[in-house]
Amino acid sequence: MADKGWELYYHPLAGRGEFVRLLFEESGVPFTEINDDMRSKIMEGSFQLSNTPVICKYLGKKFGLYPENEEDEWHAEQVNATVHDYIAEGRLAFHGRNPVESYYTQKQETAPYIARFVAERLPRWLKYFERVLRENNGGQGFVVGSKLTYVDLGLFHVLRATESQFPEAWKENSKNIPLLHGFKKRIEERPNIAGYLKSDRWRGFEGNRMADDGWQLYYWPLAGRGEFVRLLFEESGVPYTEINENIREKIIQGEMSGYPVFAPPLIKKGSFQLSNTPVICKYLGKKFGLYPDNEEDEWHAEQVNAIVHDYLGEGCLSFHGINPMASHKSQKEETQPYIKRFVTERLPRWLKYFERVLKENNGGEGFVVGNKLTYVDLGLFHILRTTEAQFPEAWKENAGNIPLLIAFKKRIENRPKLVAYLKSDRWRGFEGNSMMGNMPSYVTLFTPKNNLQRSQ
Ligand SMILES: N[C@@H](CCC(=O)N[C@@H](CS)C(=O)NCC(=O)O)C(=O)O
Repeated sequence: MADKGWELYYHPLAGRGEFVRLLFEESGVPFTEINDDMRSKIMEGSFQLSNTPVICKYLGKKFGLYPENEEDEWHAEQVNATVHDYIAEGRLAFHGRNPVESYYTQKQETAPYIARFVAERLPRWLKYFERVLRENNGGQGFVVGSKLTYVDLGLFHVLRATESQFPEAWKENSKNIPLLHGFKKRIEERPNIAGYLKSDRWRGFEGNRMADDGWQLYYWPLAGRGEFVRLLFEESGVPYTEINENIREKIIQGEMSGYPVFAPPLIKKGSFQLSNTPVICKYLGKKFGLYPDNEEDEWHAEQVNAIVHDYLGEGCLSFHGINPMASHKSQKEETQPYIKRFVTERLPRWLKYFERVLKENNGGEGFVVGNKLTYVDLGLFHILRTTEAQFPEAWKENAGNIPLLIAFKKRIENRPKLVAYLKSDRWRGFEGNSMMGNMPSYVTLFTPKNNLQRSQ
């Protein structure tokens, strides 16, 4: 049996995984990253280990990045634990209301926690690490002893995360931490570390929580097309943050830099950004392992994905038949015949088509293509839900023609991660119009001055 070597299971972002990556990189030990399994751990053969400070100590010992005497061993362990306490406290400041909820949905409430962390706690931690460093060889070398150990790499990472997350505070505190500055520079210049940080294996710090440059979803604060994207993140367990503010300025008015975006949704990770929903879905499907296993299935999935999005586009437009950029409310009366025609003539045709698609694979008992869930299943799932929510009568009337779709919807709905998502407050509900869901009244998508109102 081929030895798979070391594997690191972590989210596809810097975060706590970075402590572990630095150990592999500095030691030149090859490792494989598995980013679609979200249980953070390392594995070698059947051995697995989790909890970052413990992993660091373990790998330090394995890779010779370990103190040489017992007292140093314990001091390294003390500092290692304190380094991880610091990152955990900093991260929690961003999630003061709920540690497992996105920072962006608690941004306002947590602003005072973050401010307190930066003003009161961060300087205290930094001064403490400065004292630790001074204690050994006047701060000219390493945390303990006279060679690099795992704890140096941990300290190095939190210094970098601090500078990147709080550049102002970093500057303000600089005069108190000259030794830490020198230390950070020394580690940064080590050939393996310098090589790593220049490579595309280094994922960047952009983000929040002192932890990540994870995925960001830019979209209006409603279900809409963003929902296709959310389902992919949620089913894969990949963390993402939503940016719902200033979408008009950033995207519609084109203030956002990077690869040009015509309309939201947009996903962004580091400097890479991608828009147009069916394309995003295919991309994330591929990234997260929700992708067909053979070429024919690949193309069929792409076909159905495109048709799913055509359907939503056509349904949505029937609510905006007079002016696609004006609110449905402003053209409610005139569009009634368009909506009616869509419901009586088009919707049954689309649904029957999707029923045929499903039947084509395994008699409709499984997925759209192949034997496993792919991105196109989630897309189909979403438009079935939005059809039922927007047109409950038509859904009932058509039910007799789409038994496979109804069973399919139920199967997907029962997937544990989706059950949890649809119960959480991340799920924004469907109430509203245009097959898009509700627009909170405080948001105006298009400025009155452009005469392009789209809020409901
Ligand atoms: N084909 C595009 C359509 C995007 C789109 O129409 N986005 C809507 C929100 S769901 C929007 O805000 N459009 C603004 C515009 O078209 O100017 C996609 O699937 O991403």
